[in-house]
Amino acid sequence: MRCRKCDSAAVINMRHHKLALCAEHYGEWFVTSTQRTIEKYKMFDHDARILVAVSGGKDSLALWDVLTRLDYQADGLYIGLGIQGDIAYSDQSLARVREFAVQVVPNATLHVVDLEETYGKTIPEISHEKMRGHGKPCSACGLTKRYVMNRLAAERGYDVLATGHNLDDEAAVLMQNTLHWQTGYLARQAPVLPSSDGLAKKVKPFCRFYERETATYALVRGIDYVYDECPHAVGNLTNFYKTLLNQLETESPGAKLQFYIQFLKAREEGFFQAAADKVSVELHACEVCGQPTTAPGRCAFCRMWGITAPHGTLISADAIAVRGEDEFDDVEMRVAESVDVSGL
Ligand code: Q46
Ligand code: ZN
Ligand code: ZN
Repeated sequence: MRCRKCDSAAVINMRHHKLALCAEHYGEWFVTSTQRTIEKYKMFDHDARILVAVSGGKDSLALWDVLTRLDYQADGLYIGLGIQGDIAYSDQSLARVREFAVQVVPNATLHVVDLEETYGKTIPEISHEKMRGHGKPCSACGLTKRYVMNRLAAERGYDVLATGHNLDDEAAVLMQNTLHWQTGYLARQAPVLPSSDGLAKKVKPFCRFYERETATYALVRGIDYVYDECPHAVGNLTNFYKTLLNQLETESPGAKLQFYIQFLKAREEGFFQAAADKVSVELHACEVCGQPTTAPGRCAFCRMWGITAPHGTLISADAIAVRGEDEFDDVEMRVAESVDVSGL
C-alpha cells in the first residue's frame, strides 16, 4: 500500500477515512487532526497553561509530544501509584516518563507526586485496607488520581487538565454506560468538561483517534513508552467492551467512530439535558483539604486516606524543570527531598 500524498510505503491504512499514509505524512496528519479536535470542541488556546496527565503509556506521552509540537504550554504530571506486579509497572512507567521529558520536551516541567512518599501508602495498600483484600484497586486508584490531578492543577495555577483518552477508551465507556442506561454518566461523558467551583477544566484531545492511530504515532515518533498495561487492567470490563467493539469494527470499519460521534451530536442537541440537570449537584470545600466535594464535611479522598487534620499545601513534590540528561540524578534527589508530609 502506498501513501496517498507521496507514493512512499504507507505505515497505516485508515479504512474509516479511506486514507493510507507514510510515516512522515502520518505524523503531520496526526498533529493537524489533533489541532482540529482542539478547535472543534473549544478545548484551549495558546494562552492556556495545560497540565497533561502522563502515565508512561503511548497515549499520554504522544499527547504531551503533540501539544508541545503545536506550541502549547504543556507541562506533565506523573502520579506514582506504587503498583509493581511482576513487571515493576510503576518503576518502569516513571523511568519512561522521565526519559521522555528530558529528551523530547526539555523546556517543560514534569511534576511527580509519589503517593507513598506524600500520603504514606501505595494504591494496593490503601485499597487492601479499605476493601479488606477483596476486589480490584481501580476505584481507589481512580478517585485518588482525579483528586491529585485536580489539586495539583489548582495549586499550580493550570487552566486545563488534558488526558490521553482515545476513541477506543471513550467508545468502551460509552457502550458500558449505554447498556446500563446510565443517563447521569452519559450526560457527563464529553471531550470537554468545563471548570466548575475549583475543579479544573478537563479535555481529551485524542478522543477521535483509534488506539492503533495513537500507537502508530508513538511508533513513527520513536516514543519509548511502557507496553505493559497496569497489572490490574487485565480482565477488566472496559477491556471486554473494547474487544466487542473491535469485532464490530472489523465487520464494519468506522463503526466505533460513528457510535461515539453520533452520541456527541445527540448530547449537544440536548438529548441528555434532563439527566444533566438532575445530576448537577452543588459543590463545597472539603472541611479538611479545601478541595471541592459533593460530600458533606470531608471529601471522599480525605475519608479514604484517613486525613483528618487541616493543612496547607499538601502536595509538595516539587516541579522538575527538565533541563538535560546530566541533571537527571539531581532531579531524582530533589523529588525525594521535597516531599512534605508534615501536615498529615
Ligand atoms: S485504575 Fe486500575 Fe488503571 Fe489504577 S489500578 Fe491500574 S487498571 S492504573 S487506568
Ligand atoms: Zn507520504
Ligand atoms: Zn479533602
